[in-house]
Amino acid sequence: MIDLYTWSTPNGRKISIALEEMGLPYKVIPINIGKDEQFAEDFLAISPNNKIPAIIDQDTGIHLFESGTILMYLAEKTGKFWPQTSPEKWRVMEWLMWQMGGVGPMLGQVHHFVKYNQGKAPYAEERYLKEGNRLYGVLDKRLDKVEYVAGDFSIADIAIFPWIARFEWQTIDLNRYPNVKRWYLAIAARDGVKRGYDVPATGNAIPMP
Ligand SMILES: N[C@@H](CCC(=O)N[C@@H](CS)C(=O)NCC(=O)O)C(=O)O
Repeated sequence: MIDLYTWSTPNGRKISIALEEMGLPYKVIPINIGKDEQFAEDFLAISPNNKIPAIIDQDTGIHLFESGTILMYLAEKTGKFWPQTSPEKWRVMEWLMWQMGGVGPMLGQVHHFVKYNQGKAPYAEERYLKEGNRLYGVLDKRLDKVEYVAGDFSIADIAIFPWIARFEWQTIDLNRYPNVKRWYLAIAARDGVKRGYDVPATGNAIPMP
């Protein structure tokens, strides 16, 4: 049993989607980041950076924060969605790190400036939208060659998907990125992805382009 500390955000959804797709039993502990619950001492003991997601694996006692690390841990535990042979293993890592270092931080800034604080900082809006569109372009070019970012469906796709699911917040027209749209619709159709998207349960359906 995995204890999942999460909230309904892209980084949280990565882990609930992975747990559903991997068929691992888990218990959801909601951490309402709008109410500063991420600063509670007992949460900081497992997530010292005061961010969701975090897990405790009750089978092993290990606790982890940082969604990329958690995805690798769960993939290694189940042997799913992360091939361990080279070069496939490194192709997955490459695109997972691309998400962690680029897609998450940059699209997070788009949400901050464009969705929540429109008009306050025009230069920041322009800068992060430009970078966001550049990242969509990189993904579209990659998905012109392969079905999923690292070949087969993997933890790299699981990490990227919930960020693309916020395309409306990002004012991105998915029709401008036809390969991303094809990939997005294929992943959105997976049962585990549908279940994992609405965690903690609020009735949130996956946005459709
Ligand atoms: N690099 C971290 C980022 C996690 C993150 O930014 N979590 C956000 C929600 S998506 C959060 O908990 N924010 C609360 C805060 O910053 O206080 C990861 O991938 O796990």
